Amino acid sequence: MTKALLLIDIQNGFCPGGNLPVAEGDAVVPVANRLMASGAYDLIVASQDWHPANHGSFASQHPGKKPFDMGELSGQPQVMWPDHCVQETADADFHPDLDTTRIDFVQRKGENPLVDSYSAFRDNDKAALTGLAEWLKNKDVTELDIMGLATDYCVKFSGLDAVDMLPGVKVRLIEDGCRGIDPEGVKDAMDAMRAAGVEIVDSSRIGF
Ligand code: VGL
Ligand code: ZN
Repeated sequence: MTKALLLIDIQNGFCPGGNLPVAEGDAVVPVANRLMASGAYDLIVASQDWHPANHGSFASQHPGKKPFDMGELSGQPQVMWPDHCVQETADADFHPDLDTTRIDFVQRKGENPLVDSYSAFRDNDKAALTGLAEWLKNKDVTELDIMGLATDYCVKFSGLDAVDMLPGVKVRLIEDGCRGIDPEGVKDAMDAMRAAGVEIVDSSRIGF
């Protein structure tokens, strides 16, 4: 049995004060730190949203669009985001209180300006893989727990892809270790993950 914890996008950009802040996004940091220190996991992996300054998901790249308008990217409907998590900026750094010394592997994503990548496993058009699934398979991971930001975007699509791309791996979502952008979206995300076979758990059950 090899257990891995996947921390999704616990970056300044998604925390209060960031460019795409999620309400209470920073509240997931102590949950992540406790779980990493608990001894419950063999491996800790973190994803990092890592966009070039001209990323096509940014409203700034689409004349006439404002942040949170709908637009199109890679032939799919796309939320037009505020510029966020630009490579080599503080907005893209992990939250300063996150104990990054315990992270074994960082998977960056969203580097191709022509397509967004909510999932830590592959781009939204499902064409290019990030390599995370291969990395976890090479480590013979059998159980994957997921938490982080934002529940209704990157956590959701990472959870769904984990089930799809890691057959035989038990995938769980740590609900209190997640925060979302839109309450309706969070509800839909939880339903979609549950329907796909993701077990929803609370961190209080882990590592004691
Ligand atoms: C995310 C929107 C855009 C996320 C990333 O981490 O959930 N959301 N980029
Ligand atoms: Zn992004």
